[in-house]
Amino acid sequence: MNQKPTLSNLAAIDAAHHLHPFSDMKKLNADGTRIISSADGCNIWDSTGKKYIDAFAGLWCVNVGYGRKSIAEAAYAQMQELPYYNTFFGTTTQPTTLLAQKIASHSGPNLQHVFFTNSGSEASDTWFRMARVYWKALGKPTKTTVIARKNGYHGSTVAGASLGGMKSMHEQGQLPIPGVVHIGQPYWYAEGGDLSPEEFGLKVARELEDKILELGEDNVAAFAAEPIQGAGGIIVPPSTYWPEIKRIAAKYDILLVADEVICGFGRLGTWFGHQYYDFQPDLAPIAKGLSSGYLPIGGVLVSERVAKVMIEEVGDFYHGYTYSGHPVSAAAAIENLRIIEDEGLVERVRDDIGPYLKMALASLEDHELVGETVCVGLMGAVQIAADKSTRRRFEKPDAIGSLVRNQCVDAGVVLRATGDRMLFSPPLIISHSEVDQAVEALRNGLDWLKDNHKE
Ligand code: PXG
Repeated sequence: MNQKPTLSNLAAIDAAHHLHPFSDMKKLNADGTRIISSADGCNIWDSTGKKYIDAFAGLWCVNVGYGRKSIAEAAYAQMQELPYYNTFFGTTTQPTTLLAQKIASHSGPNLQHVFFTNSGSEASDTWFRMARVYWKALGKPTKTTVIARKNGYHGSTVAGASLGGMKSMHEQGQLPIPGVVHIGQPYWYAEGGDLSPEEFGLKVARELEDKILELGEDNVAAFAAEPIQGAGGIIVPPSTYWPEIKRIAAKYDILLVADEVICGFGRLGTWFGHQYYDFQPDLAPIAKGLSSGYLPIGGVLVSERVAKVMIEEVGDFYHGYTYSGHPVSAAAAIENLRIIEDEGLVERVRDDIGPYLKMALASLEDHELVGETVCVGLMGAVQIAADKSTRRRFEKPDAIGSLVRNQCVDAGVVLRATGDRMLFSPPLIISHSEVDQAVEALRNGLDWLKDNHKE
């Protein structure tokens, strides 16, 4: 046990003992997992010494980049002072409370309360229960159904996976649970047919109104969506979409939930995604960029309307996690947010590197296999097309995306493929030249696909 494991034996240990999330484990065990051993800025290194640009910020989360000593120091200092205490039964810790205040300073006057969790999935479970508790406290116990979207992603817990609209996830574990229904997504490229993007945006937004009328307003608790769908493929909604959702949510008495787990903390060039789209959510789950992934922490931003009922009518919400608002995670998150503030990273995404990535991705539009490129802030996607003139896609989109992704990874650039969309979500500190290198790797990957893949 004292001996440092060799590379091959670490892979063998992994195959023998470690079950991985969202991975074909049989294949992984046969191929051997890639071991990531260090990181700095926008770069990661694997255990063979190979260097990569991480154009995906880990899993959409390392917003301030790797290697921030001040975050490590903040966590170390907190661990020495007070490694753990809880927020149940009448106590809190200093970093937990100060973090709530700091988040509230960016989330606008209507979102002044935070309920802490350890992840985005736990945040989904938290708001799901809170929404139902809220309506019950107001004497409307039948308002329980939540409307979410096909292809949305809200986590892997039972509520999270139910709220998400991923068919493959629903098939495992008999989901969704009762009381969760799904409407269409604003994915114009694949599903818009002959409609213009603006017409299609209105059409899918109006599915919300149809669903509320079908279920009856008295039975609907909330509508939940990511401002921009992330794991579903960076689905940037047409310009008509959010204004129409906003209109419908205001017309009917339902809660509007913005899942900010990816869009929050600067990714869209605003502190939160709902600010980019100019709407006011009643509840907003957060995680990822809150600590840039340095330690696990998440939460739910709670509007004044809901907080008032939770405090004054409900009083005791029988919900919480041992590590809700963990002081060490909170200390790391405070330092992370200080970096985002002091280095002006939100403004950098809005005014500099976001527009730069958008331009770099748009330069791929001359490629025979590129159907469209989209980019808001540092969330950018490239849609692969078999025939761009008709928007025809390759028959096996998942396989296509993986082929191109593997080319990019071999070339030293990590990005994510969702089906046949290639996704960029880099740290907010990525440089112009790193963007150029990442986009160049994708162009080469697309060239490779053109030469090597025939349907
Ligand atoms: N909401 C959204 C919008 C997310 O993207 C979650 C909730 C759940 O968060 P936790 O912290 O429980 O993972 C997420 C997470 C991918 C990928 O492959 C995306 C996520 C997680 C893992 C992989 O794109 N998003």
